[in-house]
Amino acid sequence: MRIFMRRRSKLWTYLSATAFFLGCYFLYRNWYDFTNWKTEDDILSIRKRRYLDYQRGESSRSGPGEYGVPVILEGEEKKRADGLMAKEAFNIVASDKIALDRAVRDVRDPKCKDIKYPKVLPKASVIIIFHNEAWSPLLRTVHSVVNRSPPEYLHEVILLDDFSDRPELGSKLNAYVAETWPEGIVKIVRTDKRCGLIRARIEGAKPATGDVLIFLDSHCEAGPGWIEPLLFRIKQDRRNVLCPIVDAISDENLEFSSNGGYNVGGFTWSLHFTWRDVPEIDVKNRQYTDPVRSPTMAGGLFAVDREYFWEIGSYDPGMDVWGGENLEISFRVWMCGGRLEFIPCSRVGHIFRSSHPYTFPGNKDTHGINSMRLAEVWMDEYKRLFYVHRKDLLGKFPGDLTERKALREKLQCKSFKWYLDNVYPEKFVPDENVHAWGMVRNPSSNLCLDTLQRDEKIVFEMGIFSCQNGVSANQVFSYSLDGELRREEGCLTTHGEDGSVVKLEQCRNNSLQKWNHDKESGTIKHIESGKCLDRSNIPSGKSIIVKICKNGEDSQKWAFEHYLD
Ligand code: UD2
Ligand code: MN
Repeated sequence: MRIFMRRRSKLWTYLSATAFFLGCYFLYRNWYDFTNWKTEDDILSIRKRRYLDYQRGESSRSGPGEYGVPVILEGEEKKRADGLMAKEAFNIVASDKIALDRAVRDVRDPKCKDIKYPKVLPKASVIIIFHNEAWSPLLRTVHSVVNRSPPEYLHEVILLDDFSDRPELGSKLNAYVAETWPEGIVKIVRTDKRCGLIRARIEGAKPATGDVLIFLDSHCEAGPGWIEPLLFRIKQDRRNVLCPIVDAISDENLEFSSNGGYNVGGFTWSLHFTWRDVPEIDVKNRQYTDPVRSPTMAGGLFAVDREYFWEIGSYDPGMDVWGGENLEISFRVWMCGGRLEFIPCSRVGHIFRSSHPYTFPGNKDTHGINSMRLAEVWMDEYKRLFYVHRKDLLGKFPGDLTERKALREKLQCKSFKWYLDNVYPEKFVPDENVHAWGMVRNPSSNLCLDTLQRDEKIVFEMGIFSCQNGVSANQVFSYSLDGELRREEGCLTTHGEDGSVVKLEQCRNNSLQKWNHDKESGTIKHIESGKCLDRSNIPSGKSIIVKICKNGEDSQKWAFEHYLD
């Protein structure tokens, strides 16, 4: 018995000694963590201190580009910048001279500063996706977000690297982030193949755990007070999807402008995004600071409730590289019960670049195919108007659409006609509610009105060209119920001097743009001046004119391709 007891106490000594040594080893290995251990509250207070320090220092900064002023380069530097313009698509030399955490002017309307938001707001995961973004604009985006978002509302920043191969975006970026934000608020996630921006956003959203997702391009600067109004509007209704006003940061000199005007989004039937004036009806009875509804978003900058984002089908993962997803999510949000708004008190700068500083693998027309996918899933019979511009895509295979169509079914989304009637009633539909549309042919010469492929965003002289029998979008015109002879946005305009050329100008519903077409005689008469559209001896490829009307003259006869009445 005693022997047994002695053995047992020996065992005890042996076990406690082992435990002691294990304990010491454990302490030794984790000493750093023990001594630096912090509660969430500790971390928040460190972040708050840093946030307040930044705010305090913001009014006394000096250096190039501070407060958003332009950086003007000269001599060698300018030469170097010009040389790099083709590769980077913006002035990287100027950008590199500016502090990564520069101050910007507060360009908000003064009334925005008086708005008091509730103390408790949903927390945001800000997702910044990038593929081979230059170092300084990328980090300036992150600094602006961290420095201008009160820490209690910023849950995390997720940097989603879409398989970049610029060397500095690897371990150097990891080290910079770890050193600058040691508490781990900024996280880096990398894809293992090039995803394109649409799938990259999905990948960035997957690990996010904040209440709200805010997506940003990787060359943005968040302005003062940018985040509260977005979060507040989502708190009011989780189905609100919200865009800040986007101010241009100059690609030439990095000036942070305040030109993020009071606009909303539209689209063209070729499925490009356009900016448009806020319609009259939405201007009335509202304060400047109120949210303003918008038919579409530009794409890069928006806030959405995290769960709602997944509920309404995040993005179409069948879309490649760039383009189309902005209209897809816009139509989908509205048609499936949500609401899209611009928030005038939230301002974010963005460098608008005139080309893409990255490759399109396989040189694919991703905007075309992506747009085809969205037209096929969301636009019902109105997809015909997309194909007027993209005849080349007719019959092409856009990839499998089964899941996206099933999504629309599952969510019981409304029709595209409902969207046009209720969300975007100002949108001109070229072949509906018009007297006539299609080619406008002068039968004796077989010449047709033709834009001659000129840029329709600027005023130009309207031409004529041999008729293309319905295959050219440049020859599609409408004779509207308001008496305009028009394209999607532009109207045939003249002061009516005898022999003067007719121009295509932005439709303004004024008397210079009103015409009367008589189907029987074929004349197209400018009502105010009484002159007639006349092709005279004008050859194909030149501009069309108006002349004194001569009854029955062949050069003044015109026939539309389709008449609706
Ligand atoms: C606009 C949008 C953009 C997107 C696009 C349509 C704004 C301000 N920008 O074009 O967000 O909606 O229209 O598709 O509304 N990127 C990747 N992987 C790629 C390609 C790009 O991660 O394969 C990143 C890129 O680094 C950038 C973002 O996607 O951060 C948007 O690309 P962009 O800046 O070239 O697009 P942008 O502003 O011309
Ligand atoms: Mn961009």
